[in-house]
Amino acid sequence: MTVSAPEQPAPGTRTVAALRHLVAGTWTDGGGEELVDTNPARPAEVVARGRLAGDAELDAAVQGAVAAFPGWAATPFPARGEILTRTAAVLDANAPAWGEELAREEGKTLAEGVGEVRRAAEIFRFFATEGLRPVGEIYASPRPGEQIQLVHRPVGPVAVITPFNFPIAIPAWKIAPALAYGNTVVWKPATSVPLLAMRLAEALVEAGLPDGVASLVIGEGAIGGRLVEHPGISRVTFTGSTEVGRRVIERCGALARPVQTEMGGKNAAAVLSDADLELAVDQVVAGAFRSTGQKCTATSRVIVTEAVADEFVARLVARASALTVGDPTDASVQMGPLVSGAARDGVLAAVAAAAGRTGARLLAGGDAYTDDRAEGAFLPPTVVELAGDDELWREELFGPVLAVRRAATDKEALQLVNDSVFGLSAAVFTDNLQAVTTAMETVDVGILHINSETAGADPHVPFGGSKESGFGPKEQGRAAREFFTTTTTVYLKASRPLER
Ligand code: UN1
Repeated sequence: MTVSAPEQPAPGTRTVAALRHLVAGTWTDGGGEELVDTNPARPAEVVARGRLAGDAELDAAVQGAVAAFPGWAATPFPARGEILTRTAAVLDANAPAWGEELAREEGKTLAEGVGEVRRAAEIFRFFATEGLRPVGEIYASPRPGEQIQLVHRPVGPVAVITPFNFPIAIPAWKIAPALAYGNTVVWKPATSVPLLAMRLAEALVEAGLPDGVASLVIGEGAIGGRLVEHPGISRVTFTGSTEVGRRVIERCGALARPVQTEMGGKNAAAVLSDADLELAVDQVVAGAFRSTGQKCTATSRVIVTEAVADEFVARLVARASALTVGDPTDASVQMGPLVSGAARDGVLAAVAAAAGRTGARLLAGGDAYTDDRAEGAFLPPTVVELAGDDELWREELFGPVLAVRRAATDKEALQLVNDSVFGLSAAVFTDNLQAVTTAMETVDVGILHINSETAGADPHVPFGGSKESGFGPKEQGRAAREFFTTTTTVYLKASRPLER
């Protein structure tokens, strides 16, 4: 059923938003099950409500993307860029209100929520200017009178599948480049963050995006699976768990459909013997506990060289334990809840199991709250020291949990950074040039930070991991062009020389 556009809240008000899908330019109620979007800090509080998308919405969205593609692909770069610039302006104007909604539906702090909406705006602004940069390459020809041009062309309707943890920034860094390069989009976000998805879709509509160029269908995994395999889709970009990412890769492989996945991480910070310990503690705490540890780039392992280990670990535990945990919309709170009670329970069980194993020492957190936070999906910042290899060392938990190990030497500390099947990001705390150059040459990650936390991503530089953290081309910056365009190599020659 077609309905009116979503209503805007005034900042600070706590209304229950009505969820809508954007299907081929029309705001639509879904034909699926009821979807109740709750606040993980207070699960009884409903943030938004509506119905999931059904097959009919999905099919109509893909048809809309197929129909809109030729017109959008033929729209000049600057005209497409103008719409992206306007989208950024709408995002900036709504950052206070939408950032608060983000904190309420996902659980990250208000400052992080508002910051994330602004970051989405920044991403749109970057890709808005893509038409001002070179759009192809020219090669020398071995034959006289000929040149060889590499022309980048849009790929068609792209399926965008996004996770809960950055409800607006991750969609922005997939949708903005997809649109900038002339593709159309059908987007399925995580069902735990439908409100922010709807807000980004609203921003695109308000900016004047033509009907069908981007559609939003909020649905569970089955809708995601159908979207990935839909005959109208030409490529799939996914960020989420390793398990689901592999299924997406498998399905795309069977169809020979290009796919890009951004998956798990178990990112290490190595604190070497000469490290500025105050800086290292600051950055490790930020990397581990911002967004309640729910970032694929979060710091979840710390390796500290024995010479400074006692002092570093003591300071780390003191700082982690002093973080204020509570309602993320309270400006004094430093860490909010996890995304759901189920997520909290899974992390708690993994920590309890690890703490019970030989050689492990629980240094901070580890227990659920029994005070007025017991109802919410809260967990305290948790630090566990391990004597050696352990599940807690290997498996991504996606929560506020740091595993610490000691290394005899700086060299061993750097080697332990690579002791993971994942390779998204790493941090090394040192001013020792030999250690830095060794890290740059040997640490197998997509993103390496020297003296800063493992998380963070600027819109103009490549983002993505190595090993099992990612599959396919990198995202963001000019790297995005590899996935969101296809190239044609053109051999260009006049039929005969100019005669007069
Ligand atoms: C960041 O580190 O600020 O899912 C962004 C994730 C990543 C994004 C990280 N794709 O956490």
